[in-house]
Order: sequence, then structure tokens, then C-alpha cells
Amino acid sequence: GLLRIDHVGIAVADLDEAIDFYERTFGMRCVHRETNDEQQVREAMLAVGPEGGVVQLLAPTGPGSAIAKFLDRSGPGVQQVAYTVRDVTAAAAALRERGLRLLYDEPRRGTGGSLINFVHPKDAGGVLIELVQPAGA
Ligand code: CMX
Repeated sequence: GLLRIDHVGIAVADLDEAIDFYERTFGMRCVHRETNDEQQVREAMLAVGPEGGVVQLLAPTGPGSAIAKFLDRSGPGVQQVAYTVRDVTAAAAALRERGLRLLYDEPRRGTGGSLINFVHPKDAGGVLIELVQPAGA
């Protein structure tokens, strides 16, 4: 099952500008940055207070990126809601059994060495859902 909300992912055109906006405007703290070549994103995790969860800012690294496509179609905004799971393979299998389309046959690498998969937004009320099995879980 789902353990908690892992993060909310927001597509942005310019990562540094967006980090600056969240830090200055809301006093949030950038706690992690990385580039994920497979997903073609540069990303940053912004913490909300000491225990208020995190917002993930996602910027495309190339025109073929899912984030580039999202920005072209919808402009900047919420692109995904991510849930933490203990076992992404088991969680994906359970949702597949309930008739949902998962985007990957096998989990791929996400933030900080996590393992991830996605539910197609058309099978989840128009929301792209990410499943995240944290590294070392
Ligand atoms: N949220 C809600 N709806 C979305 C969506 C999103 N993020 N992305 C696409 N859609 C909708 C489209 O608007 C379209 O709707 P209509 O048919 O009503 O116009 C429909 O889904 C299908 O669109 P599509 O052109 O077939 O799909 P795309 O090529 O845009 O791909 C998706 C959509 C979800 C398969 C693709 O974005 C994907 O593979 N995502 C997973 C990977 C990803 O998002 N990586 C970036 C984040 C990396 C990370 O979190 O680590």
C-alpha cells in the first residue's frame, strides 16, 4: 500500500529561478539537487519547514523530455503527485491487477537512488501518480 505522500512534482522552465522563488517567497529550503539523465530532468527538492514534506521542482534537460512535453502542452505547474511505497514492484503489480496502466514493466531509477514507476494519468483521474521506493528500503 501507499505509506505517505513522498513529494509533489512541479514542472518549471528554469530550475535556478524556481528554487530562488520558493526560497525567497515561502522560506523553503533546497535540500537536494541532481540531474537524472534517463528521465532527462534537472531536479531540486525543497523542504517545507522541519517536517512538512517536500516539493520537487523539475526542469527539462532536452526537448524529448517528459517535462519539456508537459511545459509545451500545459505550461509550468503541478506535473505529478508521488507516494512512498515499501516495495514498488509489489505496489505496481497490485495496481495493475486493479486494471491501471503502469508506465514501466520494471522500476527505473528516481531521486537519490530510489526506484520508481508511474500510473498513467488517464487511469487516475487526470493525475500522473509516481510510486517511490526509497533507496535502501
Ligand atoms: N499529468 C496529467 N495529465 C497528463 C500529464 C501529466 N503529467 N502528462 C500528460 N497528460 C495527459 C495529456 O494531457 C494527454 O491528455 P489528452 O489526451 O486529454 O490531451 C494524455 O495525458 C496523453 O498524452 P500523451 O501525449 O499520450 O502523453 P505524453 O507523451 O505527454 O506522456 C506520460 C505522458 C505521463 C506518459 C509521460 O509524461 C511520462 O512518461 N511520464 C513519466 C516520466 C516522467 O514524468 N518523468 C519526469 C519526472 C521524473 C521524476 O519524477 O523523477
